[in-house]
Amino acid sequence: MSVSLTDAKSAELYARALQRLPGGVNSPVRAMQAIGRDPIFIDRADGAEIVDVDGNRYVDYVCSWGPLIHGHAHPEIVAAVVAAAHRGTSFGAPTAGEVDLAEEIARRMPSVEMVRMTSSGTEASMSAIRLARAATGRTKLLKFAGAYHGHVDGLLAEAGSGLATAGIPASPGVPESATHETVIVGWNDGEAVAQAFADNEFAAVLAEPYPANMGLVPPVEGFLDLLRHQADENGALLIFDEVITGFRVAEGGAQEREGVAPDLTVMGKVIGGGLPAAAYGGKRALMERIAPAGDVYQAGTLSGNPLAVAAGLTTLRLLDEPAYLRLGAITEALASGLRDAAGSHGVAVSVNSVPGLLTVFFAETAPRDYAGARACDHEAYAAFCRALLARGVYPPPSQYEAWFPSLAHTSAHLDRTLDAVNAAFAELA
Ligand code: HOZ
Repeated sequence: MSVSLTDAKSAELYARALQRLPGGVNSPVRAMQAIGRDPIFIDRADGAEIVDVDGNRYVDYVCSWGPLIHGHAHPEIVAAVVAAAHRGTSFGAPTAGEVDLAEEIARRMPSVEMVRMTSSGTEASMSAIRLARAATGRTKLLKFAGAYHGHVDGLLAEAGSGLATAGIPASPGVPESATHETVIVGWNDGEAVAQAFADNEFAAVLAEPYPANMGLVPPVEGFLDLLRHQADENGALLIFDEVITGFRVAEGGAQEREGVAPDLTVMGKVIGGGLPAAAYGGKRALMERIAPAGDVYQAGTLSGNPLAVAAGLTTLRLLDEPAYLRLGAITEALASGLRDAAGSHGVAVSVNSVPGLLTVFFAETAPRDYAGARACDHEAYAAFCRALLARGVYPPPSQYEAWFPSLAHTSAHLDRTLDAVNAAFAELA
């Protein structure tokens, strides 16, 4: 694959952007500081490929950080959005599509009997926490180091994703009163969880069942069961943040694969099909506390937006069993190709993967917690990313993020990717 050598238009846009947008971007994870280069401005995309404003074409493994499980500009999803737009972009009143989408979500995820839609994962996390606090009459939360649940005040300490990438351990502007109620323990540390429950009365324990914001660090055997057990024993709720994993790793998300049902689930990404949509949901008795059924207030002008609902519903309806098998096979081919390439060039790399997600860690052994992710060779990951970009492959520009293979990634894309990967490892070695 050829990538032109020019980035003149991206550079020009970045210079302008820096004057009007903090850091030149609208979300920190889009910056490429962590890999030692300037961001690339995108012009258009189709399937598994994105094209930048200078005409360079890349095989994309960011895929908008997760929503694009069918790749970019899937014709049926585009058609659904266009058809919805022709009927009106927003009403501030209920629509049939919202009911259809809620039913589709509930069918796939049995722990979710009722759903409230929001516009972003951050809102959904924030609202799920409010509901958990109202339902239990408690305020404290247990979360894990390196997990990221959106930019909710009380959950920003020791958070993954962009905070980990930028090295921001706790954001200024968050009052101590907000973080005071949050207890943080290490992921996969069962003893620390038990001790935290012994020391505190929690409203909820909040976890990404497959954390993917410190890179992908799956739970060790039995860890999610332990969370379920501790929550039940201690009168707390278990909240799974399946914004990344929901409807991606399996029809019913990580909770289906792991056989552990949470009380509340936070969803996003795939359910919006590339438009802004997220949700939280759970058992009827809990969800009926939400206004106007109940007294826990939460609202949004664009919640359940008809364009986002059309994109999400079409995305979900295209996700049948063969699609999940294919996504699993694509991910596995990429993961094993990456492992083989690293092995043949003698580069110390370990690859964690689940269907639809993987992370290439520059470490001999795969991390099992945030400390492990921090200890990886981030300079080597940065050099690897730069080498891939120069060869037409666009990886997530941070060691703390997951790669998002999609159903649009063909074997030709994988071949192109692994050619670039081999050349990049050869350069690194
Ligand atoms: N949740 C996304 C991946 N960690 C990042 C989205 C964003 O912060 O822009």
